[in-house]
Amino acid sequence: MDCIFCKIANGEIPSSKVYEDDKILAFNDLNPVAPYHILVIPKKHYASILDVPAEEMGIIADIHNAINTIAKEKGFDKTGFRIINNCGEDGGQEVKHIHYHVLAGKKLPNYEA
Ligand code: D5M
Repeated sequence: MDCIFCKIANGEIPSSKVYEDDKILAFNDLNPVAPYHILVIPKKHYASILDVPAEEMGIIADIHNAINTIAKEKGFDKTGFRIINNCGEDGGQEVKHIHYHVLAGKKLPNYEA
């Protein structure tokens, strides 16, 4: 499958790695919008949250567990951070491999809708 995040997960494309375990990879976003802009992905391909079967939803807990570890390691557990999952066309999802943006390191603006 021609998926850029699968290629990052299997090492075919290099990334600036922040965290890795057997199921999860986190790396710095190429186009950061905050001092910390980390993408957290499952190594297994799911196009979006809509593609995660109910019996595999544990992977979402694994992602959040990785985010907790990263936040504590980087110290932004103390200042706060934002987790974003863009889903589908209107959500602004460009890469069709589920990923969570973790933004930190500055006071983030409120949403526009
Ligand atoms: O976000 C997709 C994000 O993926 C966007 O912020 C750029 C980032 N991106 C794309 N290619 C790479 C590579 N190769 N390394 C790091 N980051 C990358 P979305 O929510 O789909 O709009």
